[in-house]
Amino acid sequence: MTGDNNPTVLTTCPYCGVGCGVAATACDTRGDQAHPANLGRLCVKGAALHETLGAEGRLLAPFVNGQEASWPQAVTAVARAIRESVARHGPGSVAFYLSGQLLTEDYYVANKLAKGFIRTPHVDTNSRLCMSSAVAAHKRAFGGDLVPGCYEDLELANLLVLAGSNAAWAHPVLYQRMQASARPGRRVVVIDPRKTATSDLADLHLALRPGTDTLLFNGLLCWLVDNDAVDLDYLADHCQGFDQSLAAARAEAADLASVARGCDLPVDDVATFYQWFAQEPRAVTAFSQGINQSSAGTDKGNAIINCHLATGRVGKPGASPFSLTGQPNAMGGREVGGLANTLAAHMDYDSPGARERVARFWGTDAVASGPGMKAVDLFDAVGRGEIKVLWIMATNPAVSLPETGRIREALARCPTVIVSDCIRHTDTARYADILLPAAGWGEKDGTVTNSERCISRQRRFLPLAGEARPDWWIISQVARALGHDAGFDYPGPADIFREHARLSGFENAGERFFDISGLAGLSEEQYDAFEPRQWPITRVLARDSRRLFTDGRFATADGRGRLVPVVSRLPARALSGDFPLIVNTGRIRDQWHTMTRTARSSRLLAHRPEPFIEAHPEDIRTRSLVPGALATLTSAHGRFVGRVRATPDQRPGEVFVPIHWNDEFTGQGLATALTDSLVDPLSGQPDAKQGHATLTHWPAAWHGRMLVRRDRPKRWTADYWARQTLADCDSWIVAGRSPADWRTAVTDWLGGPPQLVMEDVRAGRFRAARLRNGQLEAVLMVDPEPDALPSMDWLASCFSHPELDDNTRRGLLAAKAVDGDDAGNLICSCFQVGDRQIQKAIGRGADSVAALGRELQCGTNCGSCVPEIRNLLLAATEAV
Ligand SMILES: Nc1nc2c(c(=O)[nH]1)N[C@H]1C(S)=C(S)[C@@H](COP(=O)(O)OP(=O)(O)OC[C@H]3O[C@@H](n4cnc5c(=O)[nH]c(N)nc54)[C@H](O)[C@@H]3O)O[C@H]1N2
Ligand SMILES: Nc1nc2c(c(=O)[nH]1)N[C@H]1C(S)=C(S)[C@@H](COP(=O)(O)OP(=O)(O)OC[C@H]3O[C@@H](n4cnc5c(=O)[nH]c(N)nc54)[C@H](O)[C@@H]3O)O[C@H]1N2
Ligand code: SF4
Ligand SMILES: [Mo]
Repeated sequence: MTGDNNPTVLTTCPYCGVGCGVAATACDTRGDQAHPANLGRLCVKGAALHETLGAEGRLLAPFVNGQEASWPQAVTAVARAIRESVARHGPGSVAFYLSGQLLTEDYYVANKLAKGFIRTPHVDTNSRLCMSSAVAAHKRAFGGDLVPGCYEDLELANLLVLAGSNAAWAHPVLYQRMQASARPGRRVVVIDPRKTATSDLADLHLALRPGTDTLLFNGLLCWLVDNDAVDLDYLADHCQGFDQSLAAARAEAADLASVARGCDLPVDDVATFYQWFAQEPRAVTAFSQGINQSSAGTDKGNAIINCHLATGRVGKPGASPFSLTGQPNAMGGREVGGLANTLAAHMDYDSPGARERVARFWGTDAVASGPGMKAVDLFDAVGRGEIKVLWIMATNPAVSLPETGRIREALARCPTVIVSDCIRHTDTARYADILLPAAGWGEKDGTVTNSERCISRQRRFLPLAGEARPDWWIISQVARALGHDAGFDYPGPADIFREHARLSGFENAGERFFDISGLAGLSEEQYDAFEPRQWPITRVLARDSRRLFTDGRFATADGRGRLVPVVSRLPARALSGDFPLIVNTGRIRDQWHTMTRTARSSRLLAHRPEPFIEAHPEDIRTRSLVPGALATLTSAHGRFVGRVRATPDQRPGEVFVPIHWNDEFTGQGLATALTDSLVDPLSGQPDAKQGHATLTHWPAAWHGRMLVRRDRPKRWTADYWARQTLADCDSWIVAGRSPADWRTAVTDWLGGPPQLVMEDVRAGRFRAARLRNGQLEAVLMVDPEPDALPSMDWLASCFSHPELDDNTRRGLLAAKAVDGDDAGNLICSCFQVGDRQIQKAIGRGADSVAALGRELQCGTNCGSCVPEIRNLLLAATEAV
C-alpha cells in the first residue's frame, strides 16, 4: 500500500478463471507485477475494471415485494419464507442456485446453511453450465475433481493442443503467456469448428464437425497404440481400463479415414495431429467449453484424458490434460462442494462416512440425505411448482440457462424468488420477490481459486455502495434469523476461511487431495497479507503443489488412474428441415456474460456493440441475406435478432452467436432462446454449443442511430434496438420494419423539438438534432442503408463539445464526420483505435502489425486485437 489518498490495493480480477492479480485504486486498475498468474499483465476487461465501479445502476437497498426495505425487514422476509416452506412442504421445497462468481467464503456459508441446517439437498450452481463435465471426467479418471497441471505447463509444452477453447478471447492473459512462449519447434493445434482469434496461434487448425471430439481422440488413442507411442510401463504401474478403452476406441476409430470422415476433416490434417502428439512427450491438451458444454461432454473429457494417461503425460512439466475453468471462482465453488451432487470439501454424499463427518464438523444433527437436483432439473422442478423458495446468488439464470422461455415461466411461477445481485435491473431480477443488494468487487474481502488451484485474495478498496453487504454476511444474517446462531456468528471472512480450511483437513488422512488445513491457523493479519498459493497446503508436508499425481498415484481407492471406454455420441436431437442450422454460442473478447458489469464501460461495448450472427458467406448467399443487415434465427423455443457477419471462419451449415445480450440490452438477443435443455447424462451440463435454428432476413425499412444525453426520459420504441452506454449519452442502434413518419415522431424521439433537420423523403433519409444552450442534447439519424450511418463513437464524441462548431453541425446533417475524424468501429480497446484509422494507416504504407503498432499503438498493450489487425491487413492486400 502507498500512503497517499488513493492507496493501491492488491486484489484479484473478478472475471475469468485465469485469476490475474490486480493492483487497484478507485480510479485505476493495473496488473499486479508479482502475481504468479499474470506477472503484471491484464487483458482489456481487467484493465477497464475501474470504469465499471460507479454507483449508477447498482442495487443499493433491499426490496421486498417491490418496496424498498431495511435489512432487518428483508432478512425477516427471507427467513419467514424459508421457515414456512420447510414447515409446510419439507426442506426439499427450498433451493439455492449459486455461482462461480461468489467468493469461497460466501459459497462455503451458503452451502453450509442449505445442506447442513435447512437440510435441503437442492443446492446447485451455474458451474453446472460451465465446468461440470470436466468435474465428472476428472472424477472418473483421477478419483477426484483434480486439475493435475499448472499454467507453466502451457508454456513448457512443445505441443499445445487447445480443444474447444477460444483462449485469445476467453483466457486472454493465459493466451498471452502461450504467445510469449512461442519458440522454434513449439507447435499449437486448435480444435474448434470455427476459426477463432485463438486459431491465429495455431500451426494446425482442425475445424471439426461439431461434437465429434470423442471420435478424434479415440482415433488418437488407436494411432498411439499402432505407432508404439503409448507408455506401457506407466499403464501397467499406474492405470486401469486401458484394454476396454482401446476396444471402445477401435470399434469406431480404427483407421484414419473413418475418423477424418466422421470429423469432416482432411485425412492429412488428422494424421499430422496424431504424429505430432505421438512424437512429443511434452504435450498439454487444454480444454474448455467446446468440450464441456456438450450432451456428451464428460465422455469428451475422458477421451482426452485417456490419451494423456496412455502416454503417461499427466502431472508432468509441460505434459498434462488441462481444464481451463471459466469463472473467477469456479474452482473455489467446487472446493466447498457447491454442486448438487457433492457435499463439502471434496466429499460426496456417497463418500464413506462423509455425511456424518460433515454433520459432526458443522455441529448439526444431520445433513441433507443425498444429492440434490442439477440446474436444468432444478428449474424443471421450479416449473412444476415443487420448489417454493428459490434463492439465486450471483448468477442470471433467466439469461444463461437453455430454453430461457421455460426458465422464465418457472421463475414467474415460483412463490418466492430471492435474488442477491449488485445490479438493480437484470432479466432475473424482474422475477424477484425479494431483492438483496450484494457488495460488488472492490467492496468485499475473501478468496478465489483459479484454474491452476491457486488461491488468491480479493481485497476491499472501496466503501460499500448504499446498503449493499457481502454475500456471506447476508446468508449468515438469514441463518441466524432461522435460529442457527452458533454456526453462523462469523465476525468476518477470515473466520469462515479458517473453518473451510479446517474442514478440508478434518479426518483426512490423505485420501482427499483437496487439503488446505495448513491455512487453518492463519491469523487475521496473515489472512490479510495472504499471497497467492496453490493447493494442496497441508499441515505436515510443504511439498511442491504445482502439479498433482507426479508420482503416478491418483485419488482413486487403488491409487490408479482410470482410462474410461467412451464412444462418440452426437446430440439426440438431429437437424430437421425446419431448423437446418447448428447454432454455436460463445464469448466475445470484451464482454463478460450477461453484461451487467462490462457493458458499463463504453470502450468495452465498442468492439461489438450489437448482437450478431456469424455465418458462412455461402449460407448468407443462399438465403439472400446481406452482410451488415439484420437477420433472425428462429428455433423451436424462440428467436434471436442480430446483425449478419459473413465469415469463411464459420463452417457452412453452422452459425455462431454471442451469449451476452439480454433484455436489458436488446429486444431479442438471447442465445439461450436457441439452445435446448439437452444435458450430458453424467454431468447434467447442458449442450450450449448445438442449438438448431433457421435463418431468415429481418426486413428493415429503415436503420437508425439514436443518442440522447444521459438519463433523459425515453418516449419511443423500435422494432429492433440495441442499447449502448457511451460517455455522456444513452445510445441505441435501432431499426424498424415499416416506414415511419419522422416529422410527427421526432419530438418524442429527441425529447423536444429539433433545431437541425434534414430530410430526403423519397430516399428515406432523415437526420435531426436537438441542442440546448448550443450543446448537443439528442440526435437521431435514419437511413435505408445501415452502412451509411457514422460510427457511434464519433456521434457520442459530439456530446462532449461545450458548443457545437460549424463543422460538426455540418457533419451531423451529412451523417458523417466532415473533417474525417471518425475512427470507425473499435478494434483496439486499450488504445481506442478503430478500423477506419487502421485502414487509413495501411493506405499510408503501414504494412505489418508492428508498423501499425508503432504508428497508432494498436495491439501493443494486451494484444487481444492482433488477430483482427492482421485480418484488416490481409483484407487490404487482397483488395489490391
Ligand atoms: N471475454 C470473456 N471471457 C470469458 C468469459 C466471458 O464471458 N467473456 N467467460 C468465462 C467463462 S465462465 C468461461 S466458461 C470461459 C469459456 O471459455 P471458452 O470455452 O474458450 O469460450 P466459448 O466461446 O464458450 O467456447 C469455446 C469454443 O468452443 C468451440 N466449440 C463449439 N462446439 C465445439 C465442439 O463440438 N468441439 C470443439 N472442439 N469446439 C467447439 C466454439 O466454437 C468456441 O470457439 O470463458 C471465460 N472467459
Ligand atoms: N447458450 C449458452 N449459454 C451459456 C453459456 C454458453 O456458452 N452458451 N455459458 C454458460 C457458462 S460457462 C456460464 S459460467 C454462465 C454464466 O451465466 P451467469 O452466471 O448467469 O452470468 P453473469 O452475467 O456472470 O451473472 C452473474 C450475476 O451476478 C452478479 N454479481 C456479480 N458479482 C456479484 C457478487 O459478488 N455477489 C452477488 N450476489 N452477485 C454478483 C452480476 O451482476 C450478474 O447479474 O452462462 C452459461 N450459459
Ligand atoms: S485474463 Fe481473465 S483474470 Fe486476467 S485480467 Fe483478463 S479477465 Fe481478468
Ligand atoms: Mo463458465
